[in-house]
Amino acid sequence: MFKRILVANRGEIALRIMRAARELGCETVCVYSEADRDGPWLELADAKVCIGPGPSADSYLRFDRIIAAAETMEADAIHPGYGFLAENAQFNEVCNDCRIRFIGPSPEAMAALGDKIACKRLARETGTPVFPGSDGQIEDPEEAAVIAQDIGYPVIVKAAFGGGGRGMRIAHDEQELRAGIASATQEAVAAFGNGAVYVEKFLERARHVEVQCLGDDHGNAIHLYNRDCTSQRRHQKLVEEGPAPNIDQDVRDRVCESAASLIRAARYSGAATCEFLMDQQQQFYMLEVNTRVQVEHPVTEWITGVDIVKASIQVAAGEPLPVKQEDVRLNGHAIEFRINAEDPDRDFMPQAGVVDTFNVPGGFGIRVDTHVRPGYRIPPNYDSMIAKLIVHGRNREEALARARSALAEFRTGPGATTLSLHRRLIETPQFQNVDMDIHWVERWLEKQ
Ligand code: MV4
Repeated sequence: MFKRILVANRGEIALRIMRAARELGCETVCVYSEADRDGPWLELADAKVCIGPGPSADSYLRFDRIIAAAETMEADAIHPGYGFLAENAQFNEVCNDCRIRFIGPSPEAMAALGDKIACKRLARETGTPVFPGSDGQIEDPEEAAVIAQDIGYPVIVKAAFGGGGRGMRIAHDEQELRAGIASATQEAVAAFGNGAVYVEKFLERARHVEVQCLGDDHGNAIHLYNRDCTSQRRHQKLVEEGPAPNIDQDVRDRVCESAASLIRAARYSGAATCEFLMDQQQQFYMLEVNTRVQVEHPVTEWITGVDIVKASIQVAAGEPLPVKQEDVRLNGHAIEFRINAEDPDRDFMPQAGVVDTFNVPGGFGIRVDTHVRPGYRIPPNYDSMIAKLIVHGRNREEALARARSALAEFRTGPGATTLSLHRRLIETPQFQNVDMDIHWVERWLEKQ
């Protein structure tokens, strides 16, 4: 096991990683920015190192300063958490070169799955369903027009190295396709330094279903069942739940097993999530693979009993997976609500500043992952998520009743948060009856 893990992140995930590290007997070092001087999570660290001013580009994204901190503090591993450097294959390689273990997949596996074209090709080879479309990168618009004619409009143009919805264009005819290829390519060059784009069939009314997977360096790869993350706004997830409700057991088994096969074929070590879109007939298609621990990992932890963050550390240290596929059992239902310091009644305006009220709910089946307490000042520099409320029940109905009670008990102020949105969202027939698609929250918010 590692002696000392450097946590290259902040907030609730920094706390989550340190708790898992301590349980494994590892010491922890936190790097932090000047804006996070008073971060309550730093109190749990055995040591802390300031790596620069507030803006991420000057601190949390600086390879050189993070590596220097790891070397000075003699950390033998770095956990990147999510966001920041978690999916950066270059940073991963720099860690390798400096003989510091990056807690995550090898740079090769990360790069192979991070390239959406390469990932889709591997999925096709392993029998994981993907959308029909171009076999690889679009070399000229004529070629794309022929493919689109063949699969039928609408189609979607996507950047191979895109993310967060950027470098994506929907086309309903050949004219839109040509314009979409040009603008998606431009946007991808500017944002990701690589203009490779591909084309596939566009699915209109879809649910977002994803499969949590774990792999190790001994050739083992398992799935930890699935989650539904359909309730989102502008590519920011709001609510996640697991197992994904209203999916036939045979479909669920197929989607989960195909995700595990893909991870196995990539010789993947660590936590990964395979994202799928699912249509109303429960046909599913792989979108992409996230090569990190995700925000919504607690949903899966609760329904499977597997500590995903601890497992990510164990496999990085060369240990085999802590569980075998046949020992993973589904238990009940869990729902996670992202509590963001944003005002849902004012176009989700960020609410930085001092928190005076922060009363978290508790009790049976309630988990709150947060770094916030009364008196904490939310800096304006980072992601607005200040807490996650996760509820568990024996079934979805019980989890929903528990969510209703816990959301009512949760008090924050003076800034607005997404708590009020969640209280309303769980009362909609769409959420209660799982009559959801990836745009339903946006349509619902417009009518409010
Ligand atoms: C799609 C799609 C429909 N059809 N691909 C959005 C970001 C990236 N992860 C992939 N995305 C989509 N790909 C096909 N062939 C619709 C989306 C999409 C979406 C997917 C998941 C969650 C939210 C979304 C919001 C808008 C569009």
